[in-house]
Amino acid sequence: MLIDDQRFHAYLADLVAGRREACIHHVDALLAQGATARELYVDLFQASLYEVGHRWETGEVSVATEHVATAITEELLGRVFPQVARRAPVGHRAVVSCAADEFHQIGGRIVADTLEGMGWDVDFVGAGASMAELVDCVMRAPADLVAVSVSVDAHLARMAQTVRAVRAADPRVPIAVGGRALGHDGAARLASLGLPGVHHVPTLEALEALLTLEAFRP
Ligand code: B12
Repeated sequence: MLIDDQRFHAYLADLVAGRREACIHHVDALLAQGATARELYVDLFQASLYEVGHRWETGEVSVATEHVATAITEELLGRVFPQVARRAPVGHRAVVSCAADEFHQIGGRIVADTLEGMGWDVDFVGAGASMAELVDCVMRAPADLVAVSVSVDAHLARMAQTVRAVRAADPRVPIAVGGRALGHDGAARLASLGLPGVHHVPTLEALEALLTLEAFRP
């Protein structure tokens, strides 16, 4: 395992201290040693930001520290993406968006980059678009998947509205929702929000598994 405890904590210490160059160095070294994009996304970027979030919640680090760590991570995502082994285009289009009012966009960006790596054509809407703008983007060309990310518990109702707006515009497009707000019983939460038929996809592995299901194939 390339990203062992020691490597992770060395990276985390640099991230929390805002040492951008050192973080770039960790990532370049890991890429040179053969780390996959998935390992970097989940075992380094996701795990370190969850820890930063935990420290922010307990008052150990400031909002400024968390913002700097986020900015460094977004830069690193741009550095990793060109290294992602890309499959030949598969002729499918996905739109990836945050739920309405949701500003957390790193998870969605990782999903978008992962789909691109799988040969999909992806429009990453990210955060800040209105539901009408998202729907416009979905309808611009035939879509085979709409992926929605939701991080904050209080945004679940807005996520449901976002999904309903997409569903009203395109009754057929498969919709996948992920993000930490759904927790581990996401399917039950989606059902309780009145969103039957919407896929809860908690991880990148689950996304790949969903897309390879015979029943799903666009
Ligand atoms: C960075 C950050 C921010 C940044 C986000 C900047 C940006 N450009 O994204 C900013 C400063 C904007 C922010 C704001 C806020 N934040 Co904040 N933030 C975080 C932090 C530290 C990291 C988020 C992140 O990038 N994680 C890393 C990514 C990679 O993980 P991920 O999103 O889970 O995504 C992975 C999977 O879930 C999955 N996935 C995600 N989406 C999808 C979608 C699909 C379709 C699929 C298949 C998979 C998938 O794939 C990803 C890769 O594996 C988290 C801590 C945490 N635990 O996440 C808090 C956290 C999410 N924030 C929190 C809070 C409270 C807020 C604020 C309300 C704070 C405030 N008082 O203003 C605001 C809300 C703003 C808003 N309107 O959304 C809380 C939420 C608590 C809760 N119970 O709801 C957290 C958990 C911090 C904490 N420990 O309390 N935040």
